[in-house]
Order: sequence, then structure tokens, then C-alpha cells
Amino acid sequence: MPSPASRRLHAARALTGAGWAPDVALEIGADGTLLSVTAGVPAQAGDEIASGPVVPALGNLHSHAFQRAMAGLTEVAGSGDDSFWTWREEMYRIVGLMTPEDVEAVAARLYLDMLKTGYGAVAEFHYLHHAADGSRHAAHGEMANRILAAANKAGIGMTLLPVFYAHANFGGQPPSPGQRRFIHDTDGFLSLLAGLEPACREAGATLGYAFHSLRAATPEEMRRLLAEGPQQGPLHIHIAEQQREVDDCLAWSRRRPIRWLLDEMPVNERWCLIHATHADDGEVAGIAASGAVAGLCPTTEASLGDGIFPATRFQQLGGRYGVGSDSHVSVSLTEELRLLEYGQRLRDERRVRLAGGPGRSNGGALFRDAAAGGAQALGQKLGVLEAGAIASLVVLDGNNPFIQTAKDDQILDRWIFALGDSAVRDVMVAGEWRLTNGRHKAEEEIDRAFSTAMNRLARN
Ligand code: NGQ
Ligand code: ZN
Repeated sequence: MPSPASRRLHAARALTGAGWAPDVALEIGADGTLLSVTAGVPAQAGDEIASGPVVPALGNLHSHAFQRAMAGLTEVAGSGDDSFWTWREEMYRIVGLMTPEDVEAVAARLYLDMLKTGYGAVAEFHYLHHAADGSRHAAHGEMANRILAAANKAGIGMTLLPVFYAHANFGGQPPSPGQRRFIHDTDGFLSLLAGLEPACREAGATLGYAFHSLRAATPEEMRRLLAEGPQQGPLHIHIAEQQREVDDCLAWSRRRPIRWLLDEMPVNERWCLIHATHADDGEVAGIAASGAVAGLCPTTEASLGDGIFPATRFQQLGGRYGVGSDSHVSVSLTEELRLLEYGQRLRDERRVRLAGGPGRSNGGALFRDAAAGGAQALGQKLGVLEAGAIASLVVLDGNNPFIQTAKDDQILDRWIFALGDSAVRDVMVAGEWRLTNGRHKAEEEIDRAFSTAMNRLARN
């Protein structure tokens, strides 16, 4: 008998920590964790019944929520050679327009959309800290609190990563006017972090932090924060996204960015290296050996013309990776996983790159790897259905013949490669149903605020 404070969800098929299993009873505690996951038991009176196969919800390991407001608006050719750097100018223009209310409204709609594709939590790489003129808000953590409020409205799990950002480029160059909303010195940043601790605790959010990039933080600043900042929680950094960044880093240090980081910083399981795109063989091996997660954002990396991460090689070395939707030009878990695989295929002129060995399912490997990497990068026990994990899960469409006729990992292959987001029916986050039959309770309210913000932004 389940204890009174718990309830049971019964799934005819579920992807448990031990693999696919029939007749799975998931006992969910009042604290939102899984108390037990037991296969081979019939449904009992009082059980909730999942209408299709149950899989864990995943962590989205990289988000700049405000950038959702500009999705699709940077697809017109400019006068010169369009690049990551010209896109960034347009991004800075939008940054200049957004109020705290706008950020909250855009983030809430975005987080709801993430749930609809199968993410149960997100790591927000949050650097839009200050008012439009660069001055601090009366409450230093105003913008971060808006992010927490948006996550709460949508009901998505949150890992908040306030970002340290101090310079425009390698060697401690002064920030540009377009970056003024991002800037802290180390004292200011440590006080921001300390101030956010109680808010995160209350919101049930995990608090980590990030260095924006080696461009934006000097070695001395990084060392001071590592010594005096929190000694627990995830640490993220944008590392080697663009060839120009690699060239500038070589000019500054005579080392490539990933090499520099591995040599100079204590890179371990706490770390997540976002856009390790430009990694040579030694760097790939170094990241894999460190236990850090490679944070891959395939749709954004494609959108921005970044390059293709050597994922096949990295995976062969046991490297850990996860995915994020980053700039949110697209918000789709399956699209990230599919494009990750397809990028490798297009480069190699071969098929089935990331399955991890003969007879293994590509979707199965992508999903499990991204689940484990996402959980590690978020510092949360999610992405697996087993006792002690957070009860965040996805029910796939049991009425869809593609799913009905699929067995075990074929379910993931069909979801990821053939069906996409429409296969997601219900989503539970930490024991609460957030999406039922594709609908979210607060959707209308979230949409109204989103529409107000987007219309205001469009007039500016
Ligand atoms: C960012 N975003 O900070 O939002 C970056 C671009 C930069 C992505 N790389 C700006 N997707 O790296 O300076
Ligand atoms: Zn980013």
C-alpha cells in the first residue's frame, strides 16, 4: 500500500532507470519525488492511469529567455556578410528595449512552450541584470526574480545561473555600450549571488552561476569567484562557439579556449561547457576526461553559423553531453536531438552516428545521454525514473499508431525522428501535472501578458 501522502501513476509502458518495462507503478511523494518505481504490477483502484508510454522529462541546459522575443526576426540579409557578430548587434538592440515585465512575460510563454516539448526544467544563463541605462535596479536581483516568477507561472523546474560579465573581449577590454545591462565587478556579482540564495530556496530553484565567456571574464576574476563564490552548484561558461573567438584567444594566450580552460581552471563534473563547438582532438579528450558536460545547442548553433561539434568522437570517449535551446529560435526537444544527430551525418556522409554501438537505437542513445547530461548540468536529479529522483515525466500519445506499434526504444526513435512535439500529451513536473492533454492551466493568462509584451516591443 502506498503511504497516504503519496499517490500512484500506472503506466502500461515506461522508460525506467533499468530500461523499458511493462506495467510500471510510479509512487509519487508529497515532496514531488519518486518514492518507488516498480515494474510488472497491475494497475490498482485509485491509481492514475497514463494514457501512453511514460518517459522522464529532460533538463534544457542552456537558455537566454529574453531572446525568444526576437525569434525569427534576424532572417533578412544585411548589407555585409551576415554572421554571429551581426546577429549579436540585433540582439543587443532588443536587450535595450526589454523591461522587467517584458522579460517575465516572454520567459513564462517560453517556459510553457518548453514543457510542451518534453523539458521539465531549464538552466537559465541569466545575464540581463540591470536597467536599460546600465544602472542597478532598486532590487539588485529584480531581473533574476522575474525569471523565477516566470518559471513558477509555467511550473517548470529551474536552475538559475546568474552570469558574471565584465568585459568586451579577451584581456579585460572595457565593455561596449550594448553590454551595459550585463556588467558586474566581482564584489557586485558576489553580492548578487548572495542575495538570490533565499529567493531560489523559496522557489525550489537550484542556484549555480556562470562566467559569460573567456571574453567577458579575466583569469583573475574567475579565480576570485571560484575561491569566494558558492562551492556547490553548477558552473557554466560559453567556451568556443566561433572561429573568431578561437583566433582571439590564441592571440591573447597562445592557447585555444577549451585548452586554456582545461589547463587553467579546475574543470570537473560541476562544469558545463556551452558551445564547445571548436574542439580539436586533444580538447575533445580533455573535456571527456574532466567529467564536465558539453552543452550543445544544435538549433541555435545552426542558426548562428557556429560549426559542428565533434560529437561522435566525444561520445566514443565517454564524454557527457546535453542539449539546450539557447536563443530559442526554435523550442523543441526533439528538434535539438535530431539536428545534433543530423549534423554529424551531414559532415560524415554516413547514417546513425550517435547510437553508441551495433544494434543500439539512435533515439534511445540521444535521449538517455541528453537526460543524464541535462540533469548533471542543471544539478538536479531528473531525467531518470527511479526512486529518489524528481517526479518529472512525459506521457507520450498512446493513441498514435506510430507509438502504439513501436516497441521500447523504437518509441524514442519515432518521437525524435518522425513525430516531434505533437507526440507529447501530458507533462508532470515535480509531482504536479503541468500539461494535461497538451493544455496548460495558466495558458490564457500567460498568453495575455506575452501578447502585451510582444506588441509593446514591436512598437519600439
Ligand atoms: C549570448 N549567445 O550571450 O547570448 C550569446 C551571444 C556572445 C549565443 N552564443 C553573445 N547563442 O557570446 O557574446
Ligand atoms: Zn548562450
